[in-house]
Amino acid sequence: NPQDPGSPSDVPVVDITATGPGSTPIQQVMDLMRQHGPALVRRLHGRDTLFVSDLDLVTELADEQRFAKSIGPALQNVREFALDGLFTAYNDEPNWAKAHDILMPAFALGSMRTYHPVMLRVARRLIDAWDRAARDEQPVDVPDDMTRMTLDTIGLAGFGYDFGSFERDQPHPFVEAMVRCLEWSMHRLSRVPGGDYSAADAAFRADADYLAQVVDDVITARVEEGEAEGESDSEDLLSLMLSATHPADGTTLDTANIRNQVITFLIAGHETTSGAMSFALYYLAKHPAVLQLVQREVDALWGDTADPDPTFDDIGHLTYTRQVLNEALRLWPTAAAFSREAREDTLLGGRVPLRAGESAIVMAPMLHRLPVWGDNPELFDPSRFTPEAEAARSVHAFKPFGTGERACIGRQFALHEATMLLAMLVHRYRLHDHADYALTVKETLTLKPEGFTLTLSPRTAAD
Ligand code: MNH
Repeated sequence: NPQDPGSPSDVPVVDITATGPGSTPIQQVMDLMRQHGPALVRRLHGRDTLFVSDLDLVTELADEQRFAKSIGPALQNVREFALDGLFTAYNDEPNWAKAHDILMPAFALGSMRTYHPVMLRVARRLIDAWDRAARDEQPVDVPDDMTRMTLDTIGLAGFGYDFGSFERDQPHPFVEAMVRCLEWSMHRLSRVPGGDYSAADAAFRADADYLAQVVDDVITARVEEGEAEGESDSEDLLSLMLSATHPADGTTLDTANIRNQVITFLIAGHETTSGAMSFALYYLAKHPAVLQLVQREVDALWGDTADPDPTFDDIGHLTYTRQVLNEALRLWPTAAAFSREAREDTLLGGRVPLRAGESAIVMAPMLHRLPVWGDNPELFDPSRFTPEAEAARSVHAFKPFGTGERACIGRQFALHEATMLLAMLVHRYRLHDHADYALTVKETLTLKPEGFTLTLSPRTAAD
């Protein structure tokens, strides 16, 4: 066992029991790695977790013959409310392959054509809100508004359900319940043995039941609508799940599983994307030269049209804007860690023994700061993602979307949505870092720049 002192492994063991993981466990492991190197065992109340970020180790962990996704303690907690949805299903659970096969086509790049009009509609809600803020000279709360936008987008594009987030001062209650569920999942990892957590668990249960109830309403509304109209004309994830049959056995997904998938998509489909857009805007606000290059790119497409009408194909041409997003995801991959388990007893990287079923957690933020990224990895520099630079670098050096067959199914969805919105925003506004914002990263399993606000003014032809 690599975690036993005196094992053949030379991986340092760091006991954090005295402090616990705190409220920013990802950043704590980042700091530990800065002190102890890119592979370490974190010990908490005698429970050991192996974290790695070395390129050779991550490259091996990506080998599907030797390793597979692991549902580690964090995802086991998320599983308490997402059950056998795609994200938290066990590899050998039949509903994983079934849902994966049914839903994959809906997430291919070409399918984004279908979602494009809805994404644009929601982007315009955000722009309306930001126009009002600009006129009133009020700051906007960037992560809050990005979350409004991504929740409404996945709700409408996936399930024909309108969360109406921009008509609310506070986040939709679904979001608040969901964030508390994610926080419960994270804090449950720092529990002290023998502690009494019954109040937290009861509150979690109530939130999880509420999530399920909202989702059941969404599904019921759709089923009734379909019955009323004979045939539903919507073409979204929900109609696909209600109707598509699995090629292998001709069955559809069962109702309980559809509920779990909807919860999963509402969670996975919006927290991470909103964080990614927030970090991208943070870096743009801090790097005027980069912002100018993005503006040059969007101006080449849309000129000084006051209200451009971005087409699906436009988004594919926004290559520099996409590089900016990638670079933001390099520094702050908003789903920062993923877990891999050994299929058989093995020696990882020739130095870390793992028994079958034992796992290693890949820490993407540190992988993304290795020397392969040059000697100034903390510097925000989108030119790291030119096609030439990408071709010269191992594909395993950049893992914001996980790896292998359990990698993010929503990647194209997220990138299309985020690229379009960023482009529209920099085309329309000058961004003012009015508060001289100092980055603090909030962790709720996912990462966000906490308390990041901007003020805005309209761009004129001259700037
Ligand atoms: Mn997403 C899996 C990151 C956007 C739906 N996602 C993953 C994983 C990472 C990830 C990392 C793999 C986790 C693991 O190995 O345990 N996801 C992201 C990031 C963004 C993102 C950084 C945005 C930026 N994800 C989205 C969107 C959706 C989505 C948008 C849906 C519309 N993600 C998923 C689902 C899975 C997943 C579903 C699980 C896939 C599977 O295991 O089959």
